[in-house]
Amino acid sequence: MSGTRTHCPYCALQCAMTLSTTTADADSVAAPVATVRAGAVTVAGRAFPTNRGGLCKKGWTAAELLVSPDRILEPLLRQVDGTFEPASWSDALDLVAAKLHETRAGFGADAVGVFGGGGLTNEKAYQLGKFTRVALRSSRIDYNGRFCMSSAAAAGNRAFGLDRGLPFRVDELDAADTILILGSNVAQTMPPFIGHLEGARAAGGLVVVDPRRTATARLTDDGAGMHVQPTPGSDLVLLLGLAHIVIAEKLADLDYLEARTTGFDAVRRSVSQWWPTRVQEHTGVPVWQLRELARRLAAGAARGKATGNGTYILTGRGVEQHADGTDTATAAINLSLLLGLVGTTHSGYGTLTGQGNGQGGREHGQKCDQLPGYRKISDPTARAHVAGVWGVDPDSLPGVGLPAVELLSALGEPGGIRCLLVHGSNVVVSAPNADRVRAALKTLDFLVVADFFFSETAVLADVVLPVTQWAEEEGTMTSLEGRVIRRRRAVDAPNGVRSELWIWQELARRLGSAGTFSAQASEVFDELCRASEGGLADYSGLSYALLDTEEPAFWPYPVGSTGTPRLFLDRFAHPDGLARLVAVTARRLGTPAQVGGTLTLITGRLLEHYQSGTQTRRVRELSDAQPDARLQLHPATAEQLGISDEAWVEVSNDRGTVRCRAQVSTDIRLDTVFLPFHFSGDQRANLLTDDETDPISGMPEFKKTTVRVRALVKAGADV
Ligand SMILES: Nc1nc2c(c(=O)[nH]1)N[C@H]1C(S)=C(S)[C@@H](COP(=O)(O)OP(=O)(O)OC[C@H]3O[C@@H](n4cnc5c(=O)[nH]c(N)nc54)[C@H](O)[C@@H]3O)O[C@H]1N2
Ligand SMILES: Nc1nc2c(c(=O)[nH]1)N[C@H]1C(S)=C(S)[C@@H](COP(=O)(O)OP(=O)(O)OC[C@H]3O[C@@H](n4cnc5c(=O)[nH]c(N)nc54)[C@H](O)[C@@H]3O)O[C@H]1N2
Ligand code: SF4
Ligand SMILES: [Mo]
Repeated sequence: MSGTRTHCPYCALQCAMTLSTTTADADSVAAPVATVRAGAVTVAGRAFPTNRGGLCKKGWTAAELLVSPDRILEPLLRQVDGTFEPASWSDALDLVAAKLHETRAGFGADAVGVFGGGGLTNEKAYQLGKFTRVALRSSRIDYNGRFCMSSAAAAGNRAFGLDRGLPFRVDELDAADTILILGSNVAQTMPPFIGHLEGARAAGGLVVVDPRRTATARLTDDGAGMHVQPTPGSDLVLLLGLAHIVIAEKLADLDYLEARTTGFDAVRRSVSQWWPTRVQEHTGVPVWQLRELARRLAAGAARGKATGNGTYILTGRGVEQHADGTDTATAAINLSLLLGLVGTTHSGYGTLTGQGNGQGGREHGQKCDQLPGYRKISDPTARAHVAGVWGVDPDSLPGVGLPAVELLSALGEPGGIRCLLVHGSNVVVSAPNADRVRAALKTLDFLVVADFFFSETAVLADVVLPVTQWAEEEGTMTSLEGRVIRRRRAVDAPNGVRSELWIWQELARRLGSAGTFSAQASEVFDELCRASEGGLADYSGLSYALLDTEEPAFWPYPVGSTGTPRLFLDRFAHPDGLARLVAVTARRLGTPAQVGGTLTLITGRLLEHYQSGTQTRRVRELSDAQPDARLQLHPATAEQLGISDEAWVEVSNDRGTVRCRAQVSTDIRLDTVFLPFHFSGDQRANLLTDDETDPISGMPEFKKTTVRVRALVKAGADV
């Protein structure tokens, strides 16, 4: 059939779609579509193992943004009076290069910082890391994945020696007996994914752990499973308690533990104090439910050994985006290892990667401590290998930089960052303690933002560089199951817009950089494959030609292999081949909220909007459905505070104040309120969140914040 086979620009499910540039009749598509700059690009779902032809609303409407009237179509330079004026690409890039040069000369290479994104293709993520280390010679690069996957990644590396979100194919979940989902609302964040939960639902084995009764939690109704509703941030205790029951009731798989793991004794000791009544006290989850859940997980795993369809444990941001997120993800892994789930053909553990290229984006060098192929920048062998591919001296590569929250805290500070390049993130909306970030951005000598639209971050820039969107570029993405897939160009970009690969090539040339910077995605991919060779995320056997045959391409994919859909079947990635159980302790036993009228705020997502909303707030159908932020709160809490449905409220703490309408609903606990983080101005949930981070992963505390809520009489509002 005609049309361009590609994948959705948004989340990590990377639903397959076909783009056609149609007139009236879909069958009359003239080849070759790649040369058409069309007003009407039609999106059709395409059969693929993850989405089976389905798309969510965001996917269906994604093409509208290609022709959005808000699109930035030429480089823009901030004038002395604060307004923006268009400029030619050569003038804009000359200015950027001059500022980069001047900053480095005056204040050292680390005075230039770079902030990337998990939405960038593998090629862009790789090239951005290389550009920073080779052309800018700065160590200070990190990216928004720090806000997303970092706790799960740190836990996976620690336990398995390797971090691939799902170490198995998504469709292996289809016939599972039992699936435990901790802190993810997949029914809204990856709607086609719920098709893979049908087997577990039919077996009565879907368990959803969420303080809210979400659309995903409702999938457990009518005998399909169980909704567990703990207090926010108490998942670590919950998981320690489940491990306690598994061990106490002799449900652990001792043969597996003996053959495939180390660390059991320490974990056994560490969970001994978490007997069920104590766990109930700290989590609000009743003892009967704890026991039933532990038994179900174990029974599913045992059945799986016979049938091939066992127990899967999956985590999402709800349990990971905490200042103890790494330990919580570790506790979920410990439980999985106790039950003998990981590295088998019948069961598994995984984390649901979020951003479109959240997986690939964390493998190829955007992280402050990383070189391509998931290598460590502190490892001399890795430096030598990658420097060889880049044609530079290993000693010229900088060392470890700063993780995202620290990087943002270093903006404008003495000895900190004076000049920042942002590619693929809207930190003014999405970073914790967002007003502090906004203020810090304003103290910079020079801010460059590459985007398609005037995001809340782009409006603060000195130079805005308009870049190509997904359907206008070639590249690869690595989806949540570790499958490398092709993003293909379906239409030409508008005249004034350029690809980031071209921008970095031009800037590197102007800076007189060592090494070469190709603007061709396939050439960059070939180089990435070589740079990743021998690393944990080895792509060296891959090429565009191979990916174009639509063969499943799961990494590691070294030269001569056919890829690795299921990881760890024979061994884990630690040198001894064993998985590590790591004893963790609950350090942050929460004081229950509602003390002195305070409530616990949790933040997260709505189906209709994507992340900071830069894109989806510009799609009519999506913004009509969810035009603004609503504070979800329980009717009893609302009544106590004198708040009615739709009324304006003020949510505040020491860091900031959000003003929005109330959505009164029994789907949330009495002590908890919820805000989506997709909105702008004084509806930014991140005005309230704390920038305290997890000591291991650098993940901020997005999911648990103390706030006060009161009814607001808003001037001119219909209260
Ligand atoms: N529609 C939509 N889809 C998306 C995205 C989007 O922005 N919009 N973004 C993509 C990205 S980058 C990501 S990372 C994923 C995220 O996907 P999810 O992890 O599913 O998303 P969230 O809504 O952030 O959080 C999930 C749930 O965690 C719950 N939660 C909050 N605090 C706690 C807690 O302490 N314990 C437990 N157990 N649960 C808690 C919330 O109530 C929420 O329902 O979605 C991806 N898909
Ligand atoms: N309170 C709270 N805050 C959160 C979260 C939460 O659950 N609660 N979740 C966190 C998570 S999981 C994530 S992933 C972050 C995401 O938050 P952000 O990092 O802000 O992510 P996006 O909104 O996707 O930002 C991407 C920006 O880059 C642009 N863009 C998209 N693709 C490209 C590209 O290829 N090149 C360039 N140059 N620009 C591009 C988009 O138009 C948009 O302006 O938010 C985090 N913040
Ligand atoms: S679920 Fe994710 S990948 Fe699929 S259509 Fe929706 S946003 Fe796109
Ligand atoms: Mo994310």
